[in-house]
Amino acid sequence: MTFSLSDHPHRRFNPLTREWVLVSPHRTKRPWQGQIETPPAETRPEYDPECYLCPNNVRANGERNPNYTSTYVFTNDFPALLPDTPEGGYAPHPLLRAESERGTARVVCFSPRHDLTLAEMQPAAIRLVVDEWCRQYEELAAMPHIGYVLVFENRGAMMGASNPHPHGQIWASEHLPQQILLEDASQREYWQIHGRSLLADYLEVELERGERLIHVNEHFVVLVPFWAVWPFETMLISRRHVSAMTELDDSERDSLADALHALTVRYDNLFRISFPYSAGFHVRPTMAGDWTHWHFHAHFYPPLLRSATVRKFLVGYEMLGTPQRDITPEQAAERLRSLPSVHYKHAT
Ligand code: H2U
Ligand code: ZN
Repeated sequence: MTFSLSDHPHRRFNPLTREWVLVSPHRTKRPWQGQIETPPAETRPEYDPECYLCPNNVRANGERNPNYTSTYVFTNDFPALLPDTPEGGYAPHPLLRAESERGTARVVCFSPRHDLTLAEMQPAAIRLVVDEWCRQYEELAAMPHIGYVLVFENRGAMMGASNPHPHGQIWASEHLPQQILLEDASQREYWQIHGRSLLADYLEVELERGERLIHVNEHFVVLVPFWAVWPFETMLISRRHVSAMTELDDSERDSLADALHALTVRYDNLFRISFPYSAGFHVRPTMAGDWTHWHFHAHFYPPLLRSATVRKFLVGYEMLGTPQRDITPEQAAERLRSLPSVHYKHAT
């Protein structure tokens, strides 16, 4: 018997974080007796008088939103980071170590329409969100003591999003966040050894092999990474080696909007629901330094496994040992790729 990725248990290496994932393809044949529920029917009004993100409504802190017509950004009323935190450290013992962390947090409304999601917005409208993210990145990078700007979205109640109104968040911090530290070290080392970006080389391999691709346009590639942990985890990678979203030119930004549209539509079509996920953009830090090795990309981490309600939990062996998956990244890519590119709500 010869070893095969589609039949035999194996582990795969994530070169970005240098972590392993256990893949158990033989288990997709086992019977399932887990929890199954029917999701509540989803109908939302275009405007919800109770929503704290809708135009003209009053937020939790008493402020009133303007009558905005495309995107709208405000400082989070309950920010995890504050700009005026006193600088300082705490280290009474080498094993007890803390540092103050300065920063800020913002909320980005993608649309005045309460009933939309990225998946249901047209690429032209998503393009306006891309431009807003770029403006925010530049503005926050120019603030004192900001070392990193992380643009992300928690979509759906399953991911803990507090409100269905289409929105994302931006947290800007003094230090590099944990995942960025990991990806920075690996991309830097690869750049030093090969003189090329790790993800540029990875893209070349994936474009050649094709088996994990979901959507390819002029400037972006959407794929299931070889080392994906979540069943339908994906990455969106720019074909040109740029280090931040702000370096994308006009047509690349259009391509990014198209790629976001293509991916989120397929996600919704997978189980015919508004698909939950956490997603975010990984870009070069804003603190002084040499960051040329950074290659702009996005990660999408959706929790769902086999239906609208059956989700994957990272528990047991995965918490205490190594993350594990059953359906292979190739199978996941095949399923996502073969879904219609038109949203099920818009299909006639
Ligand atoms: P999530 O849906 O990902 O939880 O993001 C919503 C954010 O909006 C959340 O961080 C903030 C919460 O603190 N928020 C306000 O800033 N003002 C409000 O009136 C309610 C919620
Ligand atoms: Zn709303």
